[in-house]
Amino acid sequence: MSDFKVLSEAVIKGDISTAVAETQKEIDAGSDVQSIIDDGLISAMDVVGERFSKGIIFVPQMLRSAKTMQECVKLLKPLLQETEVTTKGKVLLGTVKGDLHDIGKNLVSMMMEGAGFTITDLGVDVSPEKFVQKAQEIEPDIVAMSALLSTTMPSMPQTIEALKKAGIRDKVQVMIGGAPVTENYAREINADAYASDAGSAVLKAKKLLGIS
Ligand code: B1M
Repeated sequence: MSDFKVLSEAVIKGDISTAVAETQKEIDAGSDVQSIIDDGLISAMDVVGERFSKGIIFVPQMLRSAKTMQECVKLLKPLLQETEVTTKGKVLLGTVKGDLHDIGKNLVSMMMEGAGFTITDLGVDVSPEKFVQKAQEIEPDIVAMSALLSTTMPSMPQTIEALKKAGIRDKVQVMIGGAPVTENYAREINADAYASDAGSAVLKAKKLLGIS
């Protein structure tokens, strides 16, 4: 069994060509896709985050690692998606205002799409007004928000408040997630669900919509 050491090291270093080649090697060897993501890629980003916190690396290196991970995820995307004919529900997704982190959100998007949900992805730095405007337009079943910075988390209750003001809070389920977000925080701000990772986001979304 692979320990994804070479892949992780390449992501940490931001060595795109090695990381992409290693990802392809793992795919060809039949490694479990979720393990490639969790043990090869996400664990590497945790090391990157830790080194950034300690001042060992800086934003450009963090960006290079992010780009490396994104290139690897591109190869994995088709493997995450089963073909489903009918939609399980509409999800409006975005990273909240002031926040530019999108790798986790994109994984959530891919896994949900793979599980049969129809995703409208608003991208990053999405203001409460933008969430509301799009929600009024497409009438989603779920409004899903991602935040990676503790400073941008308050945009989540602000978005819920904006949905309330627009009179559509009770027509949608609100799901939140992202590294600094917790179950307790979800309860505190009256979100309907919290998911810790992309896999559980799918399970929680199904539960919210009463799909087994
Ligand atoms: Co930034 N960054 N970053 N960063 N960055 C973190 C988040 C940080 C923890 C690093 C650290 O200090 N240890 C720290 C935040 C501290 C905090 O507030 N708690 C931080 C900081 C401080 C910053 C800047 C302020 C740095 C600066 O400029 N001084 C700056 C802010 C920019 C901004 O957003 N306005 C910044 C910038 C960046 C880059 C642009 C360089 C780059 C992002 C590139 C991109 O996303 N396109 C970047 C990166 C790469 C990171 C780390 C290293 C990796 C994030 C990542 O992609 N992880 C990160 C450290 C870390 O997380 N270990 C860090 C992999 C990804 C798959 O995991 O996003 O957690 P994650 O997603 C998970 C779950 O959280 C969950 O599912 C995913 C996995 O299955 N999930 C959901 C996510 N969203 C969900 C939504 C759901 C459900 C589940 O439902 C809706």
